[in-house]
Amino acid sequence: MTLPEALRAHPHRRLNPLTREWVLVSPHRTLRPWQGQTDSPAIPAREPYDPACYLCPGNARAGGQRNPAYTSTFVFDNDFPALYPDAPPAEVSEGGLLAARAERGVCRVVCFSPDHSLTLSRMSDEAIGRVVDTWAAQFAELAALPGIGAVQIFENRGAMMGASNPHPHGQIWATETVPGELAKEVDGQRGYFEARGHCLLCDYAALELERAERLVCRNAHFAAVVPFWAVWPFELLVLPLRHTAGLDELAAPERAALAALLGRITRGYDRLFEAPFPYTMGFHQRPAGGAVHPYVHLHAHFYPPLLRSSAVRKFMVGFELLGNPQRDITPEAAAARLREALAR
Ligand code: H2U
Ligand code: ZN
Repeated sequence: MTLPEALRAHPHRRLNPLTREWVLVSPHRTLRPWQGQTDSPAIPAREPYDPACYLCPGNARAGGQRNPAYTSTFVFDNDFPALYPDAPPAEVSEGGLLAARAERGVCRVVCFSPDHSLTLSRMSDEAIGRVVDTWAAQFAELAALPGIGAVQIFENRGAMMGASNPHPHGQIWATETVPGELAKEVDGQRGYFEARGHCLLCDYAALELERAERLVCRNAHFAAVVPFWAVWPFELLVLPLRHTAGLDELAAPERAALAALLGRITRGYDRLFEAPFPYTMGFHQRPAGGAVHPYVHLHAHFYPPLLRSSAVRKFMVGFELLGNPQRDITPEAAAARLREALAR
């Protein structure tokens, strides 16, 4: 089945089977003239060491501690954590109207490289591989802690996405409960598995590899697609081709393949508007604890806000806040533009 012309050209809704939420697609709106403005600041050069950066090796952090002279990745407990392990237990529940419960957790910061001037897109595949290895080890360690329900690994890139510092880094929040987005996706995957006896994302990866229309890049072990239900203009879903539920389940060649694909994706993103491409990216993995999740398929989401230049971003406002998300450029058209940018 290819997409009927009536859908290609006219308003329609698409279902996200992971979250069971809908997105409104309005492809006719992109027929208005494309300005293609590239009023973008060139990718700024930075020095490899910034004496004022709280993430550079050897420097003091805002919390008073000093970073070691690290040479690869470096992980530390966030000095301003959103969660901590010893929050006092407490709970209220009043008539279904006032409900609150203490939440414990661990927040960490992961420096991807000692080099202040780099970004994932400018790191070698080997160096990105060390970041993947660090993420996998952190996931295994934090998921094994008593009282941890889920581990969320993510990167906010660019000031537009709230990154507080250009030094290449990401964050990890390990929470007592399974947070909302992961909980929705686990439910969606469980429902599909119970109804059909297959893993949703195994089936989806096979479908997208066959159709090729939304496929942006792939290698022996991973593929990146603009999902059929993408909300953000150049959103990507990164999928392992073998059923795995966590980064710690990946074999060494699979981790290397993930690193290589992350490098290609982030370089392609930077080429799209010839400027640093902001995004939030992160991994959804199996919840922590002993439960078996045969239907949870490891994946990464890239949620980038830019729409048509480095200066024009998509806003989640109006109908999107009050109704549901909406997009103009179709996922198929976005995938074609990303394939072109990756090949440039
Ligand atoms: P973001 O750029 O995504 O905000 O991540 C930076 C994190 O680093 C942020 O969570 C922490 C902030 O709390 N941080 C420290 O832990 N120590 C510092 O000295 C400054 C920033
Ligand atoms: Zn730095």
